[in-house]
Amino acid sequence: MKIHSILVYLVKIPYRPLGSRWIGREAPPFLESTVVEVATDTGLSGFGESCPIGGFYLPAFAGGVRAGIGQIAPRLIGTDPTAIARINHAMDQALYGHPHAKAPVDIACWDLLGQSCDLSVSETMGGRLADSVPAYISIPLTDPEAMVAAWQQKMQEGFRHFQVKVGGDPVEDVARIHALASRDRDGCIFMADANRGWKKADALHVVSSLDGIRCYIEQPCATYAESLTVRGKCRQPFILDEVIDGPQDLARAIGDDALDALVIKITHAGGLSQARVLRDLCVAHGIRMRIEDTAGSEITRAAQAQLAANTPEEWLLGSYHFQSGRPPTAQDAPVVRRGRLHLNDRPGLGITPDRGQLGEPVAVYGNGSGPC
Ligand code: 0XW
Ligand code: MG
Repeated sequence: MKIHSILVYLVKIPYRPLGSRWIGREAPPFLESTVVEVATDTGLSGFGESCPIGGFYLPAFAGGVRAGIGQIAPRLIGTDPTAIARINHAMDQALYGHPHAKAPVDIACWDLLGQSCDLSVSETMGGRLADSVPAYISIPLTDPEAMVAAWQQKMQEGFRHFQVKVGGDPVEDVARIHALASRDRDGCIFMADANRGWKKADALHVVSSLDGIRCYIEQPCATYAESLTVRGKCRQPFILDEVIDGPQDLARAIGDDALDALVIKITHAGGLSQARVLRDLCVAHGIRMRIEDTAGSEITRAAQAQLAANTPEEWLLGSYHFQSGRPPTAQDAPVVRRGRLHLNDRPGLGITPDRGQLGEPVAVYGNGSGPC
């Protein structure tokens, strides 16, 4: 199988902020998601997606995804997409860094590998461990009573994994965490995510006010160094998210005993291949994880569910499921029922992209035509 052309689509996704100070601070009302189709000479196509939240959240922005693909794609035409290590090597030689640009190509190649051998992506990764994975709800930052009401409603729908958005005023955040995490939990796991919103002194105030509370503390401060200091004073289990850019950062954090759990965002990692490296490092070092992404549509949801389904559930703290608020970009993506994401057993990512929703490509590489 050879790559015949690489097509790039632009999809607009309504953005609904969750409230923490640093998420999507400068995000527009619509996120620009880049969908990549890797088309082959066999007639099979693989799909991947990369959707940063504005340019402020992580070292990535939507225009950079498309520009990066412009650097990478011409080098891949004529190569075998199922040789995913070679594809990643070629991408790294064409462009240093820029994992968000490489990720949709890598994901599309996993989709093609699965389709070519009639196995789901999780099967091609070594086996599917479950046909559904835990999903979590992110409770937007608002007043504690409204957050409790949101939790109760989602409990009734079957969810047991909850992210509680904090990262606002530290005194109010303590009240938010107490309001939720000190209740009769009925098996619930809470993760209080500041999204880097606390200054170090604020975070230290919060974690010193949580005696007896069972709740993960997620990404308190802007930098790794501040977060490490807070971790040293924190009796709750600790999650790192935005400050871990790749395996080197994770290795350092493991060496510093800086975390109990990691948020693996697939496009932030550089695709399924790199996300799997992070997953394996976590398992090897006793670190739980969430496997998800920054944002995206049904194509992203399928990719994250495939890697999660290849991971023993004892390590999982849930996956985020985007409800994009627009018609689906693909049919047959994993569906959420009773707090879990359910996968089908179709090959590759298991989805059928909706070309009507993707529209005309904004760039085409290969097939003799070059970028349009
Ligand atoms: C809830 N999320 C997965 C959505 C945004 O990417 C932020 C995020 C998180 O955990 O920070
Ligand atoms: Mg987070």
